[in-house]
Amino acid sequence: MPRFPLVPTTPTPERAVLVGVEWRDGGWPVDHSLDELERLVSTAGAVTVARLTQRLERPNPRTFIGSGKVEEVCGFVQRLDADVVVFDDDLTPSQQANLEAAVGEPVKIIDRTALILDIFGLHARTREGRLQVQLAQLQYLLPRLRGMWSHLAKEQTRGGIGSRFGQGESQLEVDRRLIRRRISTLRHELATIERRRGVQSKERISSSAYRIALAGYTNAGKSTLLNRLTGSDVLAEDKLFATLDPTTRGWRLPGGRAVTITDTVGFIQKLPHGLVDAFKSTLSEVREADLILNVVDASDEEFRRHINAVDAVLEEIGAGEVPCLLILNKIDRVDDIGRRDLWRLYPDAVQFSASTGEGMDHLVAALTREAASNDRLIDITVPYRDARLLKTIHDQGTILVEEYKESGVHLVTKVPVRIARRLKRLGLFGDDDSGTEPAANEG
Ligand SMILES: Nc1nc2c(ncn2[C@@H]2O[C@H](COP(=O)(O)OP(=O)(O)OP(=O)(O)O)[C@@H](O)[C@H]2O)c(=O)[nH]1
Ligand SMILES: [Mg+2]
Repeated sequence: MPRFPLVPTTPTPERAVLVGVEWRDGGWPVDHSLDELERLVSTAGAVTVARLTQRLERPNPRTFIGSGKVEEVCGFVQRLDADVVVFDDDLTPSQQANLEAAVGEPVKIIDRTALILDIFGLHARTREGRLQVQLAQLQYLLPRLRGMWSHLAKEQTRGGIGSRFGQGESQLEVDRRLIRRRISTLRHELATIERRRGVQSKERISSSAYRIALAGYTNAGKSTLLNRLTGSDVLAEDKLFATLDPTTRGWRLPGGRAVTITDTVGFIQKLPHGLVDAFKSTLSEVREADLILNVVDASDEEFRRHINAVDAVLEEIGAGEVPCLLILNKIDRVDDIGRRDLWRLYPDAVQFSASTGEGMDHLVAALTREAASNDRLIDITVPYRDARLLKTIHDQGTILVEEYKESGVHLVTKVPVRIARRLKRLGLFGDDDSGTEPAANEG
């Protein structure tokens, strides 16, 4: 025997058994949902060694799946030497504890929510992102402290999915009362960040560019699209939830109008509610946008379900009213027949490939049209001393007439409705233009 036994330098990936349920009332086909779960598992650094499914009408209150299925799971776990069992649906804390007792230590029982929270924890980069994830993780942990999560949280040395929850907490802190206190501190810190952001966004609104937010299913190609459009270098990978923290890049439409594009966290079916809640302030970028690009992977069999899942989250975060443009991305992977079908189904959508740039002209034209759709035609005279205002109008308006008069610059111009409202507040033009745009009374 060698004196110094060889120690592997990379940790062996955890071995996961997946469990999915085919619900009698339809919904996502269990195979597709498990494909996605498998990708989540691999993003979290584990490997899938088996997939089990069961048809059910409703979950078993004690163990979620039926008792026979539980035995089957135990058999698979033993035979395949699995470390973790991942359920595709949410488990109640007591179901989780019962399953854990049935399968036996040290095998972990995880659900989809825990898995997603774990990945978010791995991918959060900014302070705000980390705080948001920590909040969601602790909220998940709180009702589960009695079961395996308590010792998981204490034994963070064990590693793997779930053990990273509440990272940064010392052993002593893992206690209900302290967790509650930590949750309230986190809320407080996040509220402070949000207030600061509120101030910033007000400043932005008064002089800001046309704001576009990218939303869409995870891995649809949002970051790649941002990179393609703006020539930037945001991380884009074939991983779920590669992007967590919003990134904003400036850009200009061909006419010169200033635009900002914000890349945001991707959505997924069964997105944990606590996570949506925790990310509400980050997602305000989406809520406050002038236009949302719903980016979908048109080459994915399930893309229609993805569109619906994204719409549901947009609704939930209060962005349901923001104008939305559907981008059918990865069109390079769709054949001619598929493309024709897509045209018929989604005549207003833009078929695009962020990888090859195909469809770029259409995308730019659509963005230009959308940006101009809320413009108002105004006729004003801006005093020469208001140089900043003049610059704003030049940056964001389409100028039709410009004359230098004694009292100032006389402009007939199309401007975004936001700027028009601001000019109106400044008393620079009256109601004489009321025929041009009904939005004149807002604000
Ligand atoms: N073939 C093809 N692949 C693409 C296209 N756009 C993106 N991809 C690939 O799809 C994968 C995901 O792209 P991302 O841009 O990271 O997707 P995302 O929507 O930002 O994903 P998350 O941040 O994880 O939510 C990457 O491997 C890209 O290279 C496209 O138009 N065609
Ligand atoms: Mg991304």
